Amino acid sequence: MKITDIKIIVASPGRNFVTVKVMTDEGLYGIGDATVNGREKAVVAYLEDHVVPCLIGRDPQRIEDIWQYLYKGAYWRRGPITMAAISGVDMALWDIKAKAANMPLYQLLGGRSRDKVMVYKHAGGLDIGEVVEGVVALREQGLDAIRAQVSIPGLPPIYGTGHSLDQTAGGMIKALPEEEVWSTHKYLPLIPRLFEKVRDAVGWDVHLLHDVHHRLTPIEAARLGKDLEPFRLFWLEDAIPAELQEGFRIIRQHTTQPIAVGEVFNTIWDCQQLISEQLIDYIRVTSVHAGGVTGLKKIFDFAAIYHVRSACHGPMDVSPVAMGCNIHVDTAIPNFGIQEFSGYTDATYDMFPRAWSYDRGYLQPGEAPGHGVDIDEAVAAKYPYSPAYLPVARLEDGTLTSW
Ligand code: EZ4
Ligand code: CO
Repeated sequence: MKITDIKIIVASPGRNFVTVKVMTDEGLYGIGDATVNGREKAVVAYLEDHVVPCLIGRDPQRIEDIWQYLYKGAYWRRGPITMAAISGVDMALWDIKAKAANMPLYQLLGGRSRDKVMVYKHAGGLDIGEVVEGVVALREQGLDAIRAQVSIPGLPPIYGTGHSLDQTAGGMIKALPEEEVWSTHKYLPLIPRLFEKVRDAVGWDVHLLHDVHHRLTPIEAARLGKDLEPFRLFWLEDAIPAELQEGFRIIRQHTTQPIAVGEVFNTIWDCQQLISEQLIDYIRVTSVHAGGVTGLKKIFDFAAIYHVRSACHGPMDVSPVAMGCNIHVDTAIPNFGIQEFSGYTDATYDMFPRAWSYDRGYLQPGEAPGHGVDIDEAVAAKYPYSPAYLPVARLEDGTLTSW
C-alpha cells in the first residue's frame, strides 16, 4: 500500500478544526485531527510544507516507523505544533490499518477492557446557585461525573464558567484574545463553599471534579486540596503550571486530594517525572496533542506501572476525530480513569459523521472499521476558518498571569 495524497482541511463549525486526510493507492483513506486551538495555521504550514512531501509514496501500514521518522527525523523534537502534526498523521494511519483489517480500532489495541467509557461534563455558572442547578441538571441527564466551575463574584465571568460564552466564535472566543481578570485570594475560599453546596444538592454517589486551569502556586494548591478534602473530589485538575514539575511534590506533601494534569503535554517526556514519582493520579494527555494513538498508548502503558489512570482531555476544541481515537484507547487500556466530554455544536456533528455514540454519561466507540470518524468535506466548505483564540488572564492590577 502507498500514500498517494494528503489533504489538510481547515474549517470552523463553531471552533476551528485542522483535519488530515491520508489517501492510498488501494482506495482506503484515513482521517486525523491536528488542531491546536489559536495556532491552527502554524500546524497547517508544518504539515503542508514539511510533512506531506515526505510521506507521499510511503507505506501507510508502517505506523511506528512513520511516527519515529517525523519525531526523530525532524531533529527539533516535541512541542505542540510538531506533535499535533504527528498526531494527525498517526490517527489517519491507524484508521487506514483498522479499515484494512476490517476491525474497529479498539480491537487492534487489544480488544475491549470495559463495557462503556465513563465521561464527565461541565457545569458552570456566574454564582454558586447557578452551578448547583447545572450539576443537578447533569445528574438528571445520567452523568456519574461532573466538573463544577464558578465565576468569582465581583469579577467578570471567566472562561469555563459562563454558559454559552464558552461555546462558539460568537461568544467569548474572539478574533483577538479576550483579556480576563483573575484573583487568587477571592477564588480560594469560594471553591470549598461551592462544593459544600454541590454535595448538599446531589449527595455522595457522584464524582465531582474541579479545574484550576494552572492558576495557583504549589502552596496555594496544597491549601485548596486540604480545604476540598471533606468533599471527596474525584480530582483537582491543573492546580499549578506544570513546567516546574517538582511543584507537585509540595501539593502531595499536604493533601490526599487526587491530582490530575497534562492537557497541554505533548509527549511521554512531559509526564515522565510526574508519573514515575507518583505525584499525580490522572494523566490528561489526549490523542491530538500527545502523538496520536501511538503516543497515547505509550504514555498510558507507562502510567499503568505507577497506578496512574488515563483521563483524556476532551473539550470542544478536541475534534470528534480525536475524540473517536480517545474512545477506542479508553475502551482498550487496563488503566482507564475517565474521559472528558463537552459535546459539540450541531454543525460540528454534521461535519464529522461518526460511529461513536454518547448515552447518559457514557461513550461507546462503535463497531465501524477504523476509528469510525469521517469528514464531510461539503459541510466543511460551508464553515471557513475564522481566527479565534483562547483568552489571556491578568491580575486585578494588570499583571499577566497563567490561566
Ligand atoms: O483548557 O478548551 O479541561 N478542559 C479545559 C478546557 C481547555 C480549553 C483548551 O483546550 O481545561 O477549558
Ligand atoms: Co482542563
